[in-house]
Amino acid sequence: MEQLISLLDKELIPIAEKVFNGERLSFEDGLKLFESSNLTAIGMLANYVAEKKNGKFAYFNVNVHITPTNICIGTCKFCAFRKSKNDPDAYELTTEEIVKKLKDYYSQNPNLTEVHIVGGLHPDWNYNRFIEIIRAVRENFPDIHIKAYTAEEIKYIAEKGNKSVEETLHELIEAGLNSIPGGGGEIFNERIRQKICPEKITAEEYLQIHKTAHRMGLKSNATMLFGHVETYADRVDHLIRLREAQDETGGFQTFIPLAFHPLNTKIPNANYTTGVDELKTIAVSRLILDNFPHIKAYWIMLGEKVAQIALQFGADDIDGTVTEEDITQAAGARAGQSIPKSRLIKLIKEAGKIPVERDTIYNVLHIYNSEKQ
Ligand code: V47
Repeated sequence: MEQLISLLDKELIPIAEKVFNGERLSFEDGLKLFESSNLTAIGMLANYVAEKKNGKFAYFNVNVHITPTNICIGTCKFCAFRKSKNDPDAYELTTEEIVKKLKDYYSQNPNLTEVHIVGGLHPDWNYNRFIEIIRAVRENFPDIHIKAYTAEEIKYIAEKGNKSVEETLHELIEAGLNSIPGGGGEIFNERIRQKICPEKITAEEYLQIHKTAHRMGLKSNATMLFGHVETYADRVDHLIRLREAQDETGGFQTFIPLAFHPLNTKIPNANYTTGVDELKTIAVSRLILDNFPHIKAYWIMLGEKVAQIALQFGADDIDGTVTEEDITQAAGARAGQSIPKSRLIKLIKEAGKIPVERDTIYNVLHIYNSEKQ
């Protein structure tokens, strides 16, 4: 600890002392961390917290993403994936096609434990169509964990059925839903939301839907889209609002900072994020979100290399095998869309951590701690 403190710039020393005493960091502390270029020391502090929470474990899972449609009435300016109904690249899968896709994935990989289902706000799909997808997946795959529908989609489905969020979640759970992904968080600050996604659910709605899900027994994840038009203060505000929501319910499992990809988007002067900014954002997230068990370095958006290094900067999860991913690909992803389990294990081991295969809710399935695995 003393050695680490000696590496820190003077203004970071009181923050480090708080971290070592287990004290909560303030908004100003978060801002100072983002404004500092003392990246290695911030990373070491974040790694200290990550290891206090999860030891040397770094998690991954065997999962697939299915995106039932790219047709969306949304107007989010950062999204390169959405299409209008008449667009030549627009598609919508039938329920049978969704099940068939999953059957094909399963036959290639019987160790699959999770399906992540998110898609567009299709103007013609009714309430039952969204429920039917979950029910069909559950009927065909009784044991798979279904992580589906972002808070934005849940609000849309509820409105389509003239139902409350509680009623909608209740029916989704009955159909087979197990947890909720973190998409739709973007940046909570209303001024930024007006610029990048003016028609999207508000931050309050996003948080309310997650808290409702938590109270109904579902776990969920949270995200933050960074590197577009937001400021450091907006990022810290986002993190602190998540921390407050987590104080109320404790239902968030992992926080996933999503690195903005600019291609084909409508964000003016958009650019790719940099390695330093990505690692700092992971580290500051770990330090501010003292009540989140996990921080995920999503390799699809960070790329394998930065995601691996992030495991020494506060992240303890690298996400999964994924297999098919469309949102980042449309916006100029430089990572692929699929990665073998053996590669995830190698990335984690070389980062000095112990690879742990988990299910979606962090039950340990296998610990890869021998030399040959
Ligand atoms: O909400 C859209 C983001 C999110 C772009 O919960 C973009 O385990 C970068 O939330 N550049 C969806 N990001 C993905 C998501 C997610 C992914 C993996 C795991 C989990 C989980 C959640 O993708 C959207 C939006 O914030 N996004 N466009 C873009 N151009």
